[in-house]
Amino acid sequence: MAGILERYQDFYPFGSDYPFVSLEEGNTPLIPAPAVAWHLGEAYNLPDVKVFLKYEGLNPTGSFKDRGMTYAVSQAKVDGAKAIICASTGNTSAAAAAYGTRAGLKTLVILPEGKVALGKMSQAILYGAAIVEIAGNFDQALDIVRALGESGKATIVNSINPYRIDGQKTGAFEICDVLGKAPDYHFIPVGNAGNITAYWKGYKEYAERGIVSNRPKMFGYEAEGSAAIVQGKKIENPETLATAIRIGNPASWGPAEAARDESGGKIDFVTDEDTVSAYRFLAGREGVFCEPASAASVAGLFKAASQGLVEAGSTVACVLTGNGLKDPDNAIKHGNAQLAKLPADAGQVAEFFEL
Ligand code: AN7
Repeated sequence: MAGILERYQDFYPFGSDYPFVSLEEGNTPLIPAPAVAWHLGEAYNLPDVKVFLKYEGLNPTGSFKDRGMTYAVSQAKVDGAKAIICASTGNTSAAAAAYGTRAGLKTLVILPEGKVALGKMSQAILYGAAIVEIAGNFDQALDIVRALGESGKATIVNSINPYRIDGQKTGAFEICDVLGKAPDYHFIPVGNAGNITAYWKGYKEYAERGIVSNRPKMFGYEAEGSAAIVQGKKIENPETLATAIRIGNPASWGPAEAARDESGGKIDFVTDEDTVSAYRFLAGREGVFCEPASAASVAGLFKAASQGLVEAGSTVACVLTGNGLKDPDNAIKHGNAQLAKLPADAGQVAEFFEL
């Protein structure tokens, strides 16, 4: 199975000798979510909603970023770059480091110190990136990247690089390929707002070519403490437990609003409490392990349902943007398990398990 760029070549201008830098990203499962659907029926009187989880955690570096990075890094190679550079809340840096390494490019990464989940940090380190942790947040890191990128000595691979968005649109193609149509509603976390922009581009292109005849309403969810688009102003000190979307000045702000408005959707916020509750629900009820920021899509679905914005009998896609293994600290902290440490004694173990 080739990567996304080769599979969807018809949607790109590649020549026959294009140097694809791929780790065979994409082709991730669209998992039915019967427990989420059941909850919509029980809690919000919304029967027969068909809910699907686009499980992007099964990409090569464990997040959706690989779809954009395969294109951004391939193109950096075409353009003769020696190095790539990005700011990141973690997942972009992991993807950049992996694809950069594969392309033989030096990868330079700027991270907000103390705010990157352990798994993501471990990836950038093992792939061998050059890493600077700044005493600042993602938005400040991105400002530095923009300044350094101007020198032309390193290619920026944040989503301000248009190839990133153009690769990530393939997530929409895959959802449509499985469903045989676009969903009625598309729920997605919003941080820097690149992915909602990318999915909308993908849905529009499939509809324009007549591959599907409908387009979804786009529902994007920021974290309450980082909800710049919702509040209509930059957030100087964004905060949220969902560190992946701890972003106060989204780079694709305008295009995200266009996706919302053209589709008749909504950009709203979810509280950290709602996000953690959806995170635990997905793992504990569906058996699907995503990272906290990813659960904002499902928390958003529940919020929209409570507001009467979702129709009974409709089809819903929720993007789970990153793998739960990225953030073991939050999994352990908020986990569903009953845990005990006991002597090596069958009786006591049996008692604990109530056997
Ligand atoms: C799991 O890695 O911005 O709205 O630097 O890692 O396209 O930014 C990550 C973002 C959602 C938000 N879910 O997507 C980064 C970074 C996860 C993420 C988002 C991110 P965008």
